[in-house]
Amino acid sequence: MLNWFRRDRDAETVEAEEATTQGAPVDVDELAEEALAAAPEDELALEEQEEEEREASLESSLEKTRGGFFSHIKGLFSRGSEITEDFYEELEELLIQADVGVMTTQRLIEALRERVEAEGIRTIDEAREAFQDEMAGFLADEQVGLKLDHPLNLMLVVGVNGVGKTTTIGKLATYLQSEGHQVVLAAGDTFRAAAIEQLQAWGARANVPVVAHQPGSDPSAVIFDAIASAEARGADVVMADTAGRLHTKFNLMEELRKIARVADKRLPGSPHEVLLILDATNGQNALMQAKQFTETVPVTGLIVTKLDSTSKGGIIFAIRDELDLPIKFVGTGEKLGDLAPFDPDRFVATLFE
Ligand SMILES: Nc1nc2c(ncn2[C@@H]2O[C@H](COP(=O)(O)OP(=O)(O)OP(=O)(O)O)[C@@H](O)[C@H]2O)c(=O)[nH]1
Ligand SMILES: [Mg+2]
Repeated sequence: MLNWFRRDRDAETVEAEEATTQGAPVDVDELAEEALAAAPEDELALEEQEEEEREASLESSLEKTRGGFFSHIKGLFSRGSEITEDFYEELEELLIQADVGVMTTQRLIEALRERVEAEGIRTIDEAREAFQDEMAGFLADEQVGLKLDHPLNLMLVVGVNGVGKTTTIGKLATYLQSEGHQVVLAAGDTFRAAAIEQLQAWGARANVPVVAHQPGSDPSAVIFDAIASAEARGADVVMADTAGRLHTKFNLMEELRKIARVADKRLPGSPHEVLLILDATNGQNALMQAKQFTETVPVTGLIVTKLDSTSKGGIIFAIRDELDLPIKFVGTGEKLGDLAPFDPDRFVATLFE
């Protein structure tokens, strides 16, 4: 019997324990074998494909954004004429159209004005470097990357319906494995039909075990079992999928709070990372979602998905500016390799290329 059954025996913990696959301890090997039984036949070909996908550049995924409003911004900055009020107005309009957001646009323009003044910049094209600099500065953050410094790290992946949580988990599992981590996935979306199978399919692609229970079961219990499975196999990362939920639905948000609370009891200090997934195509609405989620669970970072599907990648600036949270990765497509650690300088440089 695992000794943690005797700790913290409050109602929530007991409830989660009882809903685990025990009575008897988790048969982690069986769970893992089940998950891996679905592994694809041609693993070598898949690995090669993954490698190619990972190499697929951020450049190509940003084509829509670059071709959209940012191409006009770039065009504006190629002019050799003097900086006038008209220039600032035109820039403001273009930034807002690119979804940068009114407040963020104003702050960016203010920063540019100061630079122009301080450095005695006279023409628009001369201001381009300063502007790129300011934009990258807006996106920069000290807490880059994921904090995975515990022997076992629990990551919760949260967000509204359809933003790309499950897909991102598959991509991130692949990425982390390539960085030398050992990952176990927890099928914590027990709510939506086929969500468990979807995560299992991603687990097979990423070649990582998936711990799953029956549809409709308690997500906290799945996470309990996944932690036990990770401990038994010496894995250092558990990544838990969660059901998509509208940020306006109180009960569903409460459930998320409970998941985090129960996790902390099972693995004190966890969840170590709570990653909020935001869909770039949701525009300014993504900001509203983020505010609700951060009030419910201790979100530690953001992953912005579907950057490849929007011409308004400017939302990244508003997200970074209005939420005091680091953007850790960006999703750039639907395939396994379509995830990139977020690099502000590179992102901005790509927009202006
Ligand atoms: N183009 C593009 N599509 C993406 C990206 N990430 C996810 N998707 C697609 O978005 C859709 C939803 O992805 P899921 O991973 O199922 O989203 P989810 O948040 O888990 O959805 P629920 O579990 O229903 O809440 C799928 O069709 C994915 O292929 C991305 O970066 N780019
Ligand atoms: Mg999902």
